Amino acid sequence: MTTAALSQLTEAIKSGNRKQATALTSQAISAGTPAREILDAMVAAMDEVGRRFKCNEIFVPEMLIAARAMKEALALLEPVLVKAGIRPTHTAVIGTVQGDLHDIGKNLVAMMWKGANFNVIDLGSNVAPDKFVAAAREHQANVVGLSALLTTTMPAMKTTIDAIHAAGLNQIKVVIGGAPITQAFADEIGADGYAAEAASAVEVARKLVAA
Ligand code: B1M
Repeated sequence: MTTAALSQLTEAIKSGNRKQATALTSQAISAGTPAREILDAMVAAMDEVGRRFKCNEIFVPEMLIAARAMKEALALLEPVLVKAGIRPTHTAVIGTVQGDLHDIGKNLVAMMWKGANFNVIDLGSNVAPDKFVAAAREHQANVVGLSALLTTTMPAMKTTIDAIHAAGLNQIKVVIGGAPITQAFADEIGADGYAAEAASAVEVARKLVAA
């Protein structure tokens, strides 16, 4: 498949055109395009979506639509990636902390991390600290992402970080975020990273796993 066709795939995902994104992915696979090149074209799309979201050039709906196109296209590519021995190099466990049912922002972060080729284990919302610990251990997570939208559930972030450390999983990097969360709070409770929105969550996680 030509570079121009792969650029079209990037564009299709960026604009959230699922039909075109899946058709172009199928064509690329049939044409024998290396899986890595197809994946790179997809990840480039989500990087650009993240950049636009950060600059307020696009908003949550556009981001969700792009992430859905990415998800469908990636599902087609997944068996090819597995066959080629290409796997996500890093695993992230994510959830909304105990007592908190808000999951829209957390879902966006999960989608962006998937778009950045992380293996994402999404535990959902209202997740107890021991559940985070068990999942992080089971999946050998490199990153744990905690989301909270309520001032009353912010303390559950500290409890979760304490549980992760108490379990001896000190190598795992914890990223936190959510509307009431600040860098100062992240520093106070011993989180490794803070992201104000989903696009920055990709940058923060990438930096932490590379460190
Ligand atoms: Co609730 N709620 N809610 N709510 N809710 C808020 C958060 C609130 C600010 C509304 C208000 O009063 N103005 C307020 C909290 C006040 C406070 O704590 N200071 C509030 C309240 C009080 C409540 C209840 C207590 C109401 C009640 O029952 N009396 C109750 C609590 C239930 C519970 O959780 N135990 C409740 C319930 C609900 C619904 C279930 C109805 C629903 C949630 C549905 C769902 O998520 N499935 C809901 C909603 C929708 C909201 C608002 C309106 C929208 C939240 C949202 O989805 N925003 C919200 C008001 C508001 O924010 N305007 C509100 C869109 C989303 C994309 O943004 O989640 O901020 P956000 O995520 C961003 C960033 O924060 C960041 O990236 C995302 C994308 O950029 N981010 C991360 C998020 N997680 C991250 C993790 C990271 C990094 C970045 O790393 C891991």
